[in-house]
Amino acid sequence: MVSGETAASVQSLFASGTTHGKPLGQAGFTELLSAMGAKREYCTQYFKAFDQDADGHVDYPEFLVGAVAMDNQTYHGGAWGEQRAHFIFRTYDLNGDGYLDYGEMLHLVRHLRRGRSLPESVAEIEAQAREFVEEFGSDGAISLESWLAASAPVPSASVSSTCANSIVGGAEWAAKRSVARANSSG
Ligand SMILES: [Ca+2]
Ligand SMILES: [Ca+2]
Repeated sequence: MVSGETAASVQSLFASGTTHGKPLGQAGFTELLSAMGAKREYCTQYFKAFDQDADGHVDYPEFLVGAVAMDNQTYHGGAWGEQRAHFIFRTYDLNGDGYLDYGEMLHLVRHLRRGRSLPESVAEIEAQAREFVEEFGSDGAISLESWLAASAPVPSASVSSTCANSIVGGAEWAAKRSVARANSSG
């Protein structure tokens, strides 16, 4: 799935932020990610998204998955594409209830539009968020299952790719790091 070279470069990143390979706590994680160009104000959410088992630490396997998921060069289909869709879901599920509701979609849409340099007027953001929730959700919220289905099949235009680009300042991240590359055979 991930080449040896990629794994090695992610591993050295991880090692640069931790001591003796110990899992990262929130503070160390925030330092590492902001040094990599992520916005500090988003690091709490990134931490939640990386910390898959929610034990309060990001260990190396979690870091590897998160790093690949944040990389906008990650292949959009297949297992890594799905990891990324999971990652975005966890990032924007602010209250952690397992659904993306309208209020959470507002954040996602704002970041999506920012990432694409589209106007960020409140009216447009609200309209688009409402559209997403109506199209992919039921009872006003999008489940993980629907989200994965919505994110999966359409490569360049997919919701997940645009969101991933915007949440990390995408291109920047990829250009600077080339952290990870999914095997294009999925
Ligand atoms: Ca963990
Ligand atoms: Ca939620």
